[in-house]
Amino acid sequence: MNKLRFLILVTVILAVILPGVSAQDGDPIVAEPGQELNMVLLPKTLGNAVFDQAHEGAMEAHEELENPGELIFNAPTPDNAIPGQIEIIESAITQEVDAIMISANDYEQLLPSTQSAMEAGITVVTWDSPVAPEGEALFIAQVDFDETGQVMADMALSILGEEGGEFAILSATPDASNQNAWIEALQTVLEEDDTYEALELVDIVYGNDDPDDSYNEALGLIDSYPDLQLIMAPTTVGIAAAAKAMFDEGLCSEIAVSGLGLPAEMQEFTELGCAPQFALWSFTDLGYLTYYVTYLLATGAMEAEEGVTFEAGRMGTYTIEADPTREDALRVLMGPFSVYTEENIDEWAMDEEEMDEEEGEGDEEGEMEEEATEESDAG
Ligand code: RAM
Repeated sequence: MNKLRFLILVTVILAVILPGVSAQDGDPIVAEPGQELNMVLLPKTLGNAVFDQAHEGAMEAHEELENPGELIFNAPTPDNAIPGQIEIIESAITQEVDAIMISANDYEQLLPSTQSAMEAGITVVTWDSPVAPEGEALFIAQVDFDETGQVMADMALSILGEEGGEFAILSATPDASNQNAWIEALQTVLEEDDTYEALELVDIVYGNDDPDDSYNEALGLIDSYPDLQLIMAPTTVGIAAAAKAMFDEGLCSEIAVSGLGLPAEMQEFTELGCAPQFALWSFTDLGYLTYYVTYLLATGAMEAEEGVTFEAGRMGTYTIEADPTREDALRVLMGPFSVYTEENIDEWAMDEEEMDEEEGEGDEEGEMEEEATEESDAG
């Protein structure tokens, strides 16, 4: 065999035995479709629209990667958040699934279960809300967690103006690692930057990402703080409930609501003047990106190591990096933030409606499209 033939043969053999690993060092790693993995998508709770969107994104990637295995979507109810997630992880271990993608209800308490999963050879990736680094391969960060504090401080300042005033935080659960990190980042901005010195944070309360609890906590705040001017809710459930509470009480002109909200759930309140400004990222993309990363790790095509670059389908190229907001942790940073106001809320909510419609079929889809067009003509 001459040298050239030999080289070609070696290249062909390598291409066959190393599926998914790119040929040249430094090239982004590309997933090899069609590999069979059973994967669990485990958000914080059931019944939250943003997690259904993440599920949509994960299903899109699941189909695109032609995984003949199962994508299992399961989560606890809000009243059983931490024990419920532990139970689901334990049962995933018994079922010998290949991967668990979790948005965690606690930073520490889930560790024994996620660590047993890892010991059993299961790939554990966190997204939306991480666990401590020793219990995850890496974290898919929707946005930079410190930036979230800055974005909330800026929205508060823009709503209250330079004269500032009293505001309170209505969060999710007291254990939620994402919300706790964002609140801490917001407090750091308030403490360290004089620009925000007129903003007075008077309280932090928790509505447990339950609409009724959140609604009642918002009402409690207005009773406790007669001079309150703003409720900042870093949760899509909390912000919608607080806006509804202020609307029902006829208080929208006195107490504004802001934070992290889903445009489709907030459009009405923004147009009514109850929630003049709020922010979010795409949960559909977050689910899609999480699935891609987990598939690459669980198939062995990629290691969870700093500096590794990979392709995530329609979302393009990403690099695994050290998480600057958590010691000894790795993250893949998604972004960006979108800030919504009365000026752009229409556009954004329409985009979401269109996405929902695309999932509908036949006549029904046509009818919904007509309705959406009528609404936009009227508005
Ligand atoms: C709620 C959840 C989720 C968080 C968003 C902003 O839906 O608490 O974890 O990312 O709000």
